[in-house]
Amino acid sequence: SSSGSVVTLLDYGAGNVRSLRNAIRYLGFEIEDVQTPKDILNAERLIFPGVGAFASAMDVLVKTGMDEALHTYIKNDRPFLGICLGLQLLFEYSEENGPVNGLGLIPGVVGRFNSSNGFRVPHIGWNALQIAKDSEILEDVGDQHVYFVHSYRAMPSDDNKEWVSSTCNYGDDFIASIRRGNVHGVQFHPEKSGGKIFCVLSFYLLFLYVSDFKIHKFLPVDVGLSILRRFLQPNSRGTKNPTQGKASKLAKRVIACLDVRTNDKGDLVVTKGDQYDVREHTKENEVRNLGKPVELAGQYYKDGADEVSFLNITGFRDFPLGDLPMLQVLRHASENVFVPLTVGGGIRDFTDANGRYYSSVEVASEYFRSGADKISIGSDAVYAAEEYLKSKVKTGKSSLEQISRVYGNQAVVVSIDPRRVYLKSPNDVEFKAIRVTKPGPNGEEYAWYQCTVNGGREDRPIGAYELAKAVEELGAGEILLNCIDCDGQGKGFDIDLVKLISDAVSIPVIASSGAGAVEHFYEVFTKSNASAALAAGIFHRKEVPIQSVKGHLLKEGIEVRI
Ligand code: 1PR
Repeated sequence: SSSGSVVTLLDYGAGNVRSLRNAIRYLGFEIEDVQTPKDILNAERLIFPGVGAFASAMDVLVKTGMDEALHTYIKNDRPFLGICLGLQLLFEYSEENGPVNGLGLIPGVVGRFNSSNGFRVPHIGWNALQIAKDSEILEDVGDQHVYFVHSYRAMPSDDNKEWVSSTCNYGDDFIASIRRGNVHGVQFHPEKSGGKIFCVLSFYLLFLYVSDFKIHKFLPVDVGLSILRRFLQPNSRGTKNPTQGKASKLAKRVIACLDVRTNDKGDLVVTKGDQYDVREHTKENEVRNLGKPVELAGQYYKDGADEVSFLNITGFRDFPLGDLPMLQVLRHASENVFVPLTVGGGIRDFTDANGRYYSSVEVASEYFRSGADKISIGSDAVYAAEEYLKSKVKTGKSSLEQISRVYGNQAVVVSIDPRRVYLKSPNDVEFKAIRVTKPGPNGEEYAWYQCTVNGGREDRPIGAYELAKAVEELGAGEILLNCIDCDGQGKGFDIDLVKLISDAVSIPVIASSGAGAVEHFYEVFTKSNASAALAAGIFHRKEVPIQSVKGHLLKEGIEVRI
């Protein structure tokens, strides 16, 4: 039965394809990698997961002659699935660093989202599909959300309507998937669109199982995985998932965060601080241990987390590529977690003890290869922003600029660790100050939010507001906004701060620090323009499960992925 269980993958090595590989293997398929154009022509089923930028992907295809092979393969109506950029490349051309010619198989242009009307770019998160025609592979999706992450998209028109199988609305209606015969393409990421569907095993699957075909798991199959499964096994059947919520627009995301570090015994543990202090207040003063990173990530995925973040909180000290356990954590986590993974801590240039220099892109690449979808930069982004504000020149040399140029800004998060500094008057500092909702200890009515580096250990001469605007210009795709004062306090997010920053930039902002109850998530989503809310302590201590947060938001009429 081997011939039916092999899928050919066109991976030109520009980003995280590990999760797709894991998803394919999870479904019991073997992967053969395309080495030459001939492998494309000989494929039985071909998956093309485009990652990175349009121009560089097209370059590789043209240089290797794979553009022609793809053209022939698709013209001959051979089974094909293009994902994200793998769909975009089928169009005539893209405006990304262009115009740059695509494969020209589908009429239309790939253009940038328009962020002027309040829609943040990149479009990141879980959105709804409007099915336009029988797409076959989307049969099990029903009313559920799927995961998008992109700044460019193609639009439906009279010229391409025979291709369009679904659209999604984000400011405009754009093409979410195409299908013609055996040729499929999706703008979203099936391998990241987790969520449970209880599938009924068809006789076909059973037959394959009996004939010693490897099927990793029988029971719950994820929404996203169901799409892959339908492509890989066109005869397979699933059941429509009975959902509570009906997806209609971009959902607010709930993110579980794991602060990771090595404890005094040398084990990598999930820890959690109070205002960034992660040590127990006992005689031993040990690092708080709240569990094992891979296990907890798996648990949070099952509980419905929309993303999982790992922050290597001593990354500023240790060299991350020397920190193999963290890479191991990612590799293992990405085998079972089919929602996006972010990793942060220590992402910067580095020269190790032997004098070997690693560029920040090399460091990031290692994380992407190990299963990260996004990397998060803390301290190094502060230095880059300070430099940029001083010189007003984009040198292109910072880790932030370099990584976002190679991997796209949707893959680069900047993590901000600000501390509130109260003021009598907003004119007392040269940085943006705001009137605070709750006055300070001496009746101060104003505050500014001072950025820190090295896990809050060092204050810097820049505010969160200035930093956020600068890093947006330098190529950040998203902001993870912590607040040292609120961290671990369980008293709610710093709404003043989240409002300030989410109104200042047009990239998505993740509110973090201080969640203590389900109501706090409702509050931050209704009182600020945060796109996502992140929490740690309440999930680790099992005080508030992720399901309760989602349930509460749903009940209050906030769009979430269920
Ligand atoms: O500077 O690039 O090496 O990155 C270091 C990263 O590690 C940054 O993202 C920084 O925020 C993080 N970090 C450094 N030290 C600490 C610490 O706690 N001592 N953790 C730390 C940041 C904040 C959140 C936390 C939320 C929610 N922790 O990650 O999870 O505050 O917590 P809560 O829900 O329990 O309130 P670089």
